Amino acid sequence: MRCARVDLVRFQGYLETHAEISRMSFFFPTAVATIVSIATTFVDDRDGSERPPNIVLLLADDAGYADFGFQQDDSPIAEWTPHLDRLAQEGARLTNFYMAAAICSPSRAGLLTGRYPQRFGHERNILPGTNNGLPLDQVTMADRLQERGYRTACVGKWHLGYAKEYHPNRRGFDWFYGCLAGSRSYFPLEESAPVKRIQENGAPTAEKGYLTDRLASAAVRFIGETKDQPFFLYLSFTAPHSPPQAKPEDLARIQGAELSERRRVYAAMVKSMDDAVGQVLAALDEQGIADNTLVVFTNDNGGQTRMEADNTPLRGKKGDLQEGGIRVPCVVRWPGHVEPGAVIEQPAISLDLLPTFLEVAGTDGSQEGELDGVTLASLWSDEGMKATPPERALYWRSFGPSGPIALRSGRWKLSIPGPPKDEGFERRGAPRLYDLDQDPGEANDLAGSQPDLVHRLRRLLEEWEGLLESPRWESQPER
Ligand SMILES: [Ca+2]
Repeated sequence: MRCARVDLVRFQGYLETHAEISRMSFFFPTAVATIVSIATTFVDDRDGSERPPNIVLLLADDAGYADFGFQQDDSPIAEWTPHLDRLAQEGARLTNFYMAAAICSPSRAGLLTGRYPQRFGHERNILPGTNNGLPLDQVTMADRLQERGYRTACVGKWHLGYAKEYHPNRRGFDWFYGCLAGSRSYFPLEESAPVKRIQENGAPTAEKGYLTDRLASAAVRFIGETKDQPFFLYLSFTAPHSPPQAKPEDLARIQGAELSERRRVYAAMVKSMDDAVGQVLAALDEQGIADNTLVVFTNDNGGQTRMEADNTPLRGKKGDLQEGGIRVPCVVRWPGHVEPGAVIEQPAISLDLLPTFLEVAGTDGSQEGELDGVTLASLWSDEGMKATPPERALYWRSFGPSGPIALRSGRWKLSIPGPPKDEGFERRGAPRLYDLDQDPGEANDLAGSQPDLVHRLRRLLEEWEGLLESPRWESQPER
């Protein structure tokens, strides 16, 4: 059952009202998104209480920034992502959205905990055969939503530890259907390592089918079985991460496109993921719960150029702290709350999703410990628009105290590269300053002309770095 309550709020007016208190230009003056909140309240038929929305978090793996129609409509891949484009048309795009790390495992550690993973030493990938994992004193968004009455599922890639104590079922997920490893074959294997096997709550499943299709089927099954109670579905695709393996029928569809062989395979993998998203959206529609479901789509780190992912117009790739390594596509759909087609240009980060989810779940997340993000519901909620907007910087570090480090504050990005190889890996390079509003491709280093700003931002970075742990484990270079 549902009943409607209509509130109209003009986000543009909010931007104008708050412009004077945004010293760091946290809000871009060009942000002209108009958010209209038309809240629909769903009621639990069992007891008449208000039912919080379901939450579906769709995560791609290593996708290119430009490789979706809603990101770049003249991309040769654009025609293969109609379902994600539909999601973007029905929701809002966040055009300055970041992950907290440029590689898989730390990115997921940040996403699921709402904390910078560098704070708790989760700064490197976890290799099979090791006993490392998401530190057990860290609480996941699944833990927190489970406590609030949500049924929780992780479908797909885990990559947050292989030992039993790190298993998704022990980290807040009622149901796990996927693989523990960071990647695996998309096709059935005669023999596979246990961490690469598709399992259901620890029990291995038969090797069959194309991996992305299997994850879609599992997600649809979970939605069908759980539609009568609030749920959180974390659908963590392995696509389009390596290995480059596409379904023959998808490849055949893309045969005529003017793409290199590798890019064609990559495009077919993206298409397959888009088809999977289409199945999930259709399941929400068929169950009649799409209007009461917040859907977020994003990607765990920048595109992998070895797979011929395209991060245009950003510079860099997976593993880099340049924009191409950390800025990712992001779409948020919540019918009645987010105006279709809205474009949100404020900087935001994956760490914001946990506070956002707690808020839309109708709960107070302010006592949840050291969360690093802020709720994005302030972009579309009536109450949030009356609050003072947050003033903050976003931070990154890779590979410990001698690795590259970066900060974004408003339009500015301060980036300090790791030690140049010819200097013996001892000292970081000189700071670089970019105006991302004018120069998203980080082509023009302004550090020489703005020494005071560089000094101030560098102090912020040093203060943040002072809060961090050293990486708890080593790993080989990211692959
Ligand atoms: Ca990744």
